[in-house]
Amino acid sequence: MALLAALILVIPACGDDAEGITVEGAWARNSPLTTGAGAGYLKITSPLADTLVGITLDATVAEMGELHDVVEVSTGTTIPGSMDLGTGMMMIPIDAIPLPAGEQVVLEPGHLHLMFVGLAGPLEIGQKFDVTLQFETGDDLVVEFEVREEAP
Ligand SMILES: [Cu+2]
Repeated sequence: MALLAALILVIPACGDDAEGITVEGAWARNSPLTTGAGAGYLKITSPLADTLVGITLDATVAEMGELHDVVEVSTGTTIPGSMDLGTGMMMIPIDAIPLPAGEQVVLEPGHLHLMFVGLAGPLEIGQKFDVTLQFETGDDLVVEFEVREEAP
């Protein structure tokens, strides 16, 4: 009976592995509308409230990484550092993406995303590369992105 109790106590301890920030479904695609830039998408869950404040990646993939959002704009609007998508939508660099505690934040086409600026070469379907996510509080997290035509 004592052994059984010990086993039961061990089980919840295994779940503690997931204390840090977790990601899933990381993928990238070449942005067809923007020369020399690619976009990355993923889902991020942080157990504690945190903030994604930036990304870095190897220079063999791109010069730099940015956090982007997509906003609706009226014709003729210019925003520094933005990329016009046509159709009244524009991608703008943002400083941070808030991660509410325990809530999955989804980066997806047409919304929040990662932008790989100054691509060293075209992103080929099947290509994989690492991106380091930087958080306000949590440890840096290296995530492997795969270039795909659509979300996994
Ligand atoms: Cu973008």
